[in-house]
Parts: sequence; C-alpha cells; structure tokens
Amino acid sequence: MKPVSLIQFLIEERRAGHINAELSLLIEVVARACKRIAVATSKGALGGVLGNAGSDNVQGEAQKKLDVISNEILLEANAWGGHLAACASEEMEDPQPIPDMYPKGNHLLLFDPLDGSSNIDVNISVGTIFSVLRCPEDVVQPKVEDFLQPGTRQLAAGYVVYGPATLLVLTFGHGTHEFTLDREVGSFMLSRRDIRIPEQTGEFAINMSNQRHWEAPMQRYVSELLAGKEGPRGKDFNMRWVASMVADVHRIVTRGGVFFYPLDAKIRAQGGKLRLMYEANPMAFIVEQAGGAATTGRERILELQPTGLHQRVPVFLGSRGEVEVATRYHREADVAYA
Ligand code: P6P
Repeated sequence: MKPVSLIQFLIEERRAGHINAELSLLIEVVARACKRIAVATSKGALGGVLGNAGSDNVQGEAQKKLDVISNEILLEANAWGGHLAACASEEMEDPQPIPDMYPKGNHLLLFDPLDGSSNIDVNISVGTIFSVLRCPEDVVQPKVEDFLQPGTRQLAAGYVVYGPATLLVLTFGHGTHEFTLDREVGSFMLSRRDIRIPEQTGEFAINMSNQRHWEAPMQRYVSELLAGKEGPRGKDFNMRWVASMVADVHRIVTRGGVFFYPLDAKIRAQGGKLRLMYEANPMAFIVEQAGGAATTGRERILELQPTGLHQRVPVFLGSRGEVEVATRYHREADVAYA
C-alpha cells in the first residue's frame, strides 16, 4: 500500500469534514516546528543546549535551555500563518497573542514545548504535547478565560516523542493515529491508523517513591498489583516509570498499560503534579480516542471545567479496565469516609 504522508492524511481529514483548512495548516505548522525541536534535542552536548537556562518557569521549575528554545521555535513558527489567535505554554505565565502585524485565526494553541526535559541531560526520550481549542467568537485579544474550556472542546490534540524515532501521535476526535518521521525525506509518514489501547493490561506506571504520601485507595490499588498472582488480582504486574509523560503515555498507546500521577500529601496544595490544559487534557483526548480512559481518580479529565491556565490535576490514564478499577477504589473510599 502506498505510504500516506501527514499532508495527505490532513487532506483526507478535510475531505471527510473532520477538520477545516485553518486547522489543517495549524497541524502542519506544529509538526514542522517539532521537526526543528527534534534537530535541536538530537545535538546533545554538541549543540551547547544541555543544562539549565538559568531561569525558572511559571511553575517555579528550573528551565532547561531546550525548554526555552523549544518554546521559541513553536511561538515563531505559529506567529505569521493566520491560523491562530493566541498561544499558551507551560513556559509562559500568560497567553501570547499573535503579533498585530500578522492576521489572526480562529484557534488557540496550548503546549508543553518539551515535556520531561529533566531527562534531556541523561539522553532519555522527551516530547512536545499540544492541544487546540476554538477561539471564542468575536474575541480578538484572547485572555486567560478564553482558554479555560473543558477538554471535551478540544478540536485536536497530539504529542511528538523525540526518541530513537521521532513520532507524532494525533487525534481530531476521529481516532488516534501515529506518524513516523522519515528523516531522509523530512516527512511524517502514517505508521498506525486508528490505534486501539488494549482494555486490560499487566503493566503500570507510577513513581513508587511517593508511595508513603498516597491516599488510602491508591495505596490499596498499588499494593494489590504488587501482590501479583497470589494477591486479589490473581496475576502478576510489571512496572515502568520513565518520568517523561510523553514516553510513558506513548508506551501505553503502543502496547497498553496504565499511568498514574495521583494526588499525594506533598502536592495536595497544588492539586496534583501534571497540568490540565496542556498535559492531562491532550493526553486524555488521545487516549480516549484510542479506546482508553482518563480520570483524576474521581472524575473524567475531559469534563473538568478549568479554573486556571496552569492548573494541576491528578492523572489516571490508559487501559480502560485498570483506570476503572483504580477510579472505583477512590470513589468507594470517598463514600466510605463521606
Ligand atoms: P516525577 C516531567 O517533569 C513530568 O512533568 C512528566 O513528564 C512526568 O510524567 C512527571 O513530571 C515525572 O514526575 O515526580 O516522577 O519526577
């Protein structure tokens, strides 16, 4: 079968009425920017871009040089095309409007330009996560509140994982699809159409070092997994934790599994570790479109009404069967202690 490029796929999606020309252009621009990020991250020490930038982001986290570079690449690529009204990024406190010298479009783009960047200096896969919303009618200078739309309103979501291969995983709400970067040609080529995440799994991902801080239902759920065949689950489980959400989620999208970043006593005040608008929502959209599930342990992530651009939430996502068990345990505990 003739290989399908991202451009051809986007034309197919336009003909199917799933996307319009402006959204198609937006995805092309983001994909092209991510190819530049892939080049920057692949230089390693030779590029003089490892290590910290000497600044902190809005989360108070030390920014890596590549965080700043990746953010700039995405902003610059998206400024002039006329497909966006504004961008929001993990690396910027406030939304960045499209400069007045350029035409404005009807979309809002949110992104974590380089998720997992603490792994860069040790050469472990990192990635870009992005989410696309519609700009509210008649809004020319979008403000924070114009971005605060539930995840069910996303028009598109995707991530690019910079690993041994550079892969783009994308959804418009009509399935989840994977594209592999053909470096010789410079094109993303469709490598998996309509991905399905297995409903059951024997593999979980969580940072076990936080175990003593977890809520009781999380303690119960994970201890049952660790009890294996002899325990109440009656089977052994394997564990993985890359500490790069894009890499962990891509493994789950590829072979199934379940990912947890639960509330714990250390981060309760912040509401969680991962950010709703440009990490949890796009990943939840991608995973649900592949037949998986995504909750906070209590609610469906995509239905949350955001209260802040950098709001954090607990994240349970992946194989539907395991997300449902862990979520049930949390809901039962809430009722028991209500
Ligand atoms: P921890 C990376 O910093 C990140 O935001 C996600 O990519 C990743 O899943 C998580 O934090 C790792 O957190 O606490 O294990 O370092």
